[in-house]
Amino acid sequence: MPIRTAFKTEIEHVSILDEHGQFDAKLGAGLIPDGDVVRLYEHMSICRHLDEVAFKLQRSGRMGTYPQNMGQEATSLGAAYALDKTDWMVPCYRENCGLFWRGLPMEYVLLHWMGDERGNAIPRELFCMPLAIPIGTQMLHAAGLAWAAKYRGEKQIACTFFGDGATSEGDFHEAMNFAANLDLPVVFLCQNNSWAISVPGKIQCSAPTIAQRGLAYGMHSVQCDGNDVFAMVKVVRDAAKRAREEHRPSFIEAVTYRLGDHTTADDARRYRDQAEVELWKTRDPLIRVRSFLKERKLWNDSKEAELRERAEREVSAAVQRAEGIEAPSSNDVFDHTYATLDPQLLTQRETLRTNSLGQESGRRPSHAQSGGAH
Ligand SMILES: Cc1ncc(C[n+]2csc(CCOP(=O)(O)OP(=O)(O)O)c2C)c(N)n1
Ligand SMILES: [Mg+2]
Repeated sequence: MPIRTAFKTEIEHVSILDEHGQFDAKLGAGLIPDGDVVRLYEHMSICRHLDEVAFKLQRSGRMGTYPQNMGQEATSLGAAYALDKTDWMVPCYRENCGLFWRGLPMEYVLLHWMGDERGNAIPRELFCMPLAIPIGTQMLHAAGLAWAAKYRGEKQIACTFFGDGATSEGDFHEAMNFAANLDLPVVFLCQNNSWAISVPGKIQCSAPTIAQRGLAYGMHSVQCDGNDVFAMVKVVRDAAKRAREEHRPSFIEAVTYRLGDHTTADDARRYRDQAEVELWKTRDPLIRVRSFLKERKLWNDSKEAELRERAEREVSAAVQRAEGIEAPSSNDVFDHTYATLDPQLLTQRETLRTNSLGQESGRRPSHAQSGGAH
């Protein structure tokens, strides 16, 4: 028998507004109304300012470790813009811009990195999951949320965000396999920023594209310029339509770059070449949208100056709200861990600040009541 080709495919790369200001008028026509491009640019700028302030808060001991989002703003923002307000956003930790667009007040992110769990108590009506720090876990949650929506016959879909490094985790592959085989409405959005802390992309994945990982599970996969908010809107809109109408998951590899260190606990100069960083600075998602707007007379220097002031005002108000929150209660550990407290836990809660933790006089611990040995 002659050898035949069992399967052949290609991975498309989508770019609409590139770093040289080239705009694909055909792909970009009607994609985002001008007024919204202005709002998206303003949003990215405010988010960038928050990143600068958060860095200083960490350095001055007012906040714990913080991962800067700088350079990756367009990726989650384009996605949030393309999704419906009731679609689940299931993030990792570099999606501030998209989460803020959805409506998450900035202080939630600050509180999270200040180690305050109230930063994770995201209002239900925002349909955002808390930031996921354990790498790769959130894709399974997204598959579960999408499964639940499908089971209930709702039109809601889930979009989950993760890095290139996360695609080497077992949980990622289980989520992909599950979503593909059960026809779940999930958008898997990989933010390939070339690095997983100090591990370079080329030893993370030996295939030429990460998008191929999606193809292996039989789902539609595409690569796009993750620093191009137009391309992001297009690919996420397509994937969301596929999820909503066909219940099929999609994989998107958004090629981007983190301009900062991995986190404030890292010094990227120890492992990456400054020339690489300088090259990516020219591909900054903010610069190209600002030039796009200026060329169309939708932006000018005085608007830029006003925006700078607005960013300072809004970020400093968010910092004040985060730092001004009342001290957390020591009861939180009980109240937010259990739906109902059994008598033993109730006693522990009541006696937490006493010398006889769990053994308040007048009330015997429940295991003693049930005859348990001391
Ligand atoms: C399960 C797990 N293993 C290891 C870590 C430590 N860790 C934190 S971030 C990171 C790299 C993640 O890289 P990537 O997925 O590419 O995301 P990026 O930070 O580049 O956005 C690692 C290994 C972790 N948080 N969770
Ligand atoms: Mg990465």
